[in-house]
Amino acid sequence: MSPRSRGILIVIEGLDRAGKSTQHARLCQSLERQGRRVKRMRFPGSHALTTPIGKSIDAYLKGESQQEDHAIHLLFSANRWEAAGQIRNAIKEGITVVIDRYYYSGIVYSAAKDKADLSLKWARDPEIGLPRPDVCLFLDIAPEAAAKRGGFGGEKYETSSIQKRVRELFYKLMGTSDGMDIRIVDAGRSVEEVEKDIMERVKDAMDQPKLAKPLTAIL
Ligand code: 2DT
Ligand code: MG
Repeated sequence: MSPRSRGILIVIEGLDRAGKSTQHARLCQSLERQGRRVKRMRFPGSHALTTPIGKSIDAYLKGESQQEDHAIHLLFSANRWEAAGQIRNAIKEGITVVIDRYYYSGIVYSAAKDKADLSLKWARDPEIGLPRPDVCLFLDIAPEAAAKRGGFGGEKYETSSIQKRVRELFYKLMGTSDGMDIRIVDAGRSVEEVEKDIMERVKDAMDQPKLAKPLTAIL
């Protein structure tokens, strides 16, 4: 890798219990073993707890506070905007940024709330202008299979009905222009099989001509 080349923006997405955190850790380690500098991030961020917005999101997810559906949506988005500069700077310096959840979760989890009357389009608008991923790996798993993996925790969206709706909306989103950046990975297999698949897709992404150009923005 030439010292001048930029980093790659990689996102891992999926339902709860799809194995995102495990695969995130493994992918970061593999990239580091290849000699790349890697920045690990997640949304809602671990950095998030250090900001007032992040603290509000955390309290909301734990059920400790109530928020109007549109308002919490905008806070999740604001939490990404808080970190947008960090992402762009790292990429410019040649650091590969790997993020566990990004604006795709932002859109579909909010739109999955049936009482909120909140469309995918409305949910997407505040994301326009954020750094656009070079590739997003969508770890796909049936909600029933996900539920078998030790059951869901007590977090806000961890119920079978919401997970089912979230998956439907991920598929709907993949049918739009956002889908161009998304690669579906069957996450119902062993950790090693999924990891191998992810590495192959990341390698393909590294060959894209757009990596010779600066990072773009979500349009
Ligand atoms: P974890 O399961 O990764 O801890 O996420 N969420 C996430 C949203 O509703 N909007 C967002 O913008 C993001 C990034 C998905 C916690 C939950 O937060 C949801 C699950
Ligand atoms: Mg979760």
